[in-house]
Amino acid sequence: MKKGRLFTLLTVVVTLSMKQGYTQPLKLWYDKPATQWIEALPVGNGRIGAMIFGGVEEELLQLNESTLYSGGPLPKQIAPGASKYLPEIRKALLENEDYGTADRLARSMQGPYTQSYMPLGDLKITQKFNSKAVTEYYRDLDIERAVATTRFKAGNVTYTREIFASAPANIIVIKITASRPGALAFNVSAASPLQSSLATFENNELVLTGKAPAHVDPSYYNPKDREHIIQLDTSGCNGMRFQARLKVVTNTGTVKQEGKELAVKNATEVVMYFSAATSFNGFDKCPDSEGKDEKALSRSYLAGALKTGYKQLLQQHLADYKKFFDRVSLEINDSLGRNNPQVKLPSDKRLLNYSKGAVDPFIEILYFQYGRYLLISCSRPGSPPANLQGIWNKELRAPWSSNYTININTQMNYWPAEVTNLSEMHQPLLDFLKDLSVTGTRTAREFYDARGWTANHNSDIWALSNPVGDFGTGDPVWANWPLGGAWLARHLWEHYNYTGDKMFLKKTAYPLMKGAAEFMFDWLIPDGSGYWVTAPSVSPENRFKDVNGKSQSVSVASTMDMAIIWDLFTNMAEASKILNTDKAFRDSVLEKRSKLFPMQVGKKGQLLEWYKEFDETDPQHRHVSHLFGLYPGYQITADGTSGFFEASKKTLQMRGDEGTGWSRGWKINWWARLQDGDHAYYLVRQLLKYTDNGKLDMHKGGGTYPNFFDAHPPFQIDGNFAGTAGMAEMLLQSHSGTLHLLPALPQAWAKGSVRGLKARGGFEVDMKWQNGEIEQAQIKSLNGNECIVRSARPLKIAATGATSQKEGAFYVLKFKTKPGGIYLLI
Ligand code: FUC
Repeated sequence: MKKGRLFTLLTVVVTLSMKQGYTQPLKLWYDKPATQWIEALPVGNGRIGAMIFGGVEEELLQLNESTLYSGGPLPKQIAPGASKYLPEIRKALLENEDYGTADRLARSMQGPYTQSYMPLGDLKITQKFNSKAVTEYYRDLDIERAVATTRFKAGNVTYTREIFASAPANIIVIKITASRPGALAFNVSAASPLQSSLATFENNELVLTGKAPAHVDPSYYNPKDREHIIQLDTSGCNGMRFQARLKVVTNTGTVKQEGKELAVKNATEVVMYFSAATSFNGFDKCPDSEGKDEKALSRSYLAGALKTGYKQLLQQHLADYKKFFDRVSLEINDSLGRNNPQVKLPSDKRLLNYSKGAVDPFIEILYFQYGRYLLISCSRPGSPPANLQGIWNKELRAPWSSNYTININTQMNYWPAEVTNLSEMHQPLLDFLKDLSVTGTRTAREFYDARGWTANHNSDIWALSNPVGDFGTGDPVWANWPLGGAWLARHLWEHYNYTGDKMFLKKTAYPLMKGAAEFMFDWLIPDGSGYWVTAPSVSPENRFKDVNGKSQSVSVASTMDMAIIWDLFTNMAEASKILNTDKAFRDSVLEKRSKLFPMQVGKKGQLLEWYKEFDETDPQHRHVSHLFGLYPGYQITADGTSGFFEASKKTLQMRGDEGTGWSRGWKINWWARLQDGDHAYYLVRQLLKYTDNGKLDMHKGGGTYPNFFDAHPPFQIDGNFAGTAGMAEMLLQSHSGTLHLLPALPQAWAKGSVRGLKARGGFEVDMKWQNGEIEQAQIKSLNGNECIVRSARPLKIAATGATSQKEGAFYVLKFKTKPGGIYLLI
């Protein structure tokens, strides 16, 4: 047999043996309806979303549309003259170490707060039964199909409701059936908490129209004598309009208008189609006077879905969803599998037992895949990026406005995107950066007298980029932090790294990265001893004690500032090399990078957070901003080239394992980079701690709700995404030029397999392991780049016999690849 043939054959066999199939179906299921929002189940298609409660006599779908925000475009000028405070602040800091004055003056460099993400409304389905006896109640969310089902028996009739959100048709479909012909009767109504919403009828369609407020203050901002929700702003731009429509279709029973509701009688099967649209027309257009025709849009989505029909819509939805979801599978220690006693328990009870210590790797797999489900459901090309709650929010004044918090949270939402093979879902964020760079150019000029573009710690659908604080009331520890744009720019670079899309690098990524770098060129100042520093500078969102023991936040060259700039400059130089462009600029970037104020190690061996060894005001603070260089950055690596690896570990030990949901999620990723699988795993279990506490906790509250949403608390979706990314990071790392297989495998995951993870350089990786050791790996090369594999055990290429060589503590295997080539390592 020819060598090529044998290779192909081998490949097929291996591909098959890697596909083991899930030991248990990936479903969240419950034996009772949701009584609170954090028990309801989310569906979404990036544009519209619903939280499904599964009530028997009253089914509630709480609805969202992802563009529905309060407010309108930002004025071209926000705080003219804001930059004039800079020289004074710098003088206070660099000449007098007067942090108090710097803090006071920084407040003069603030603009408005962001606007808020709004709820759209509720759909209520009321069903009355003669007999109150409901049996065999069951509801689930099948994340392999993105379909939610509620089923129960009343009398001797089984009622089933199936709900999915189709991305191709931009529609939510609700199918209700009764097992006995003609036994289905219910009423459906719609309402919205927003202004002037009214339910009317058009061609027997239920129509809900309304308007978002012209302004909403953040929930934490409550000065007296001020309206916190301003409905109309007749002097400026009025709020965004929306329309939602519902069509009820049945071929057996009747559908009639009954007051404000639609009444269905004598039916056996009913399909309801729900569409929604807003007048949002881009970040720079008034959604009222320059808005889109939301009525025509919602009408056209509905008409399209009706034409397609249920059967085809479902098929289309499954094909579309599974195209993304099925790319990755994960199995861990499946020896218990279906025999695990936990299998019989509803997901909330199972999670509770898991938090009490039950061995249940399925819960970890479910959580990992749920993060992927959520990303596919809340971040689709053409829709806005996922916000603090993805797209699911019921509050008029949501926690932190459900906005984009870009000093960690928005970026964290996208950590799993590339590595778990959902590159397309990264697109909304990458597109958003174009908008952000437009307002960010104005912010750079007006607030910082600088070129390029920048963004501070908060943004929204209007691409707000200024320091927030309502012109002077924000705390600089979060408000005055112009590093958000530079951090986000690394997402452009990572997208290129994983996809190898040079066109994207050239046309989209490079110009934006360069703009972010240009800002930093002007933002950095010499410190007088040969280094470039940032001043004013904060370390989000922690404070230090000054020599007098006073709590301060504004100083010079925080470690995070310098690490973000190092990251941007490094990526920027690399990009310009790949594109073979801008040599002079590249040289100056590298020159500047070599003189950035360096990281430092403190007396206890920890990485310093600020430019001096200050004590933290809160030593266990949830933000550990100074570890940016360890993750998501790659300045600090295990190979020790840049040092600070041990110092990072020390810092993390000193900070402790407590935290909010996202803080624990970040810690999983850090411990994975520190190659300590057991510690990372400990934090996985911490993140998955069952809670139903919705009360704000800034310190130790983190956990997982009954519906597997992340608890900050309250709900904040970033922890879900960091959890998924972190588990991937435990299995595969590719940030330092190699594909490191199983770099942080915990003892608890001694046996398992994963299929479809992606690595930088354009590789798709399948792995199988036993007794904590890699058994085999299959690597698909997407772009034909050279592949360097690092592993704890020596590997060889099955087809050629080439073997890995010992390098330090690991074995390294280097080989050339062809585009589309598949390589089996054993
Ligand atoms: C920052 C964090 C909070 C929260 C909020 C959205 O202020 O410190 O914990 O995540 O953003």
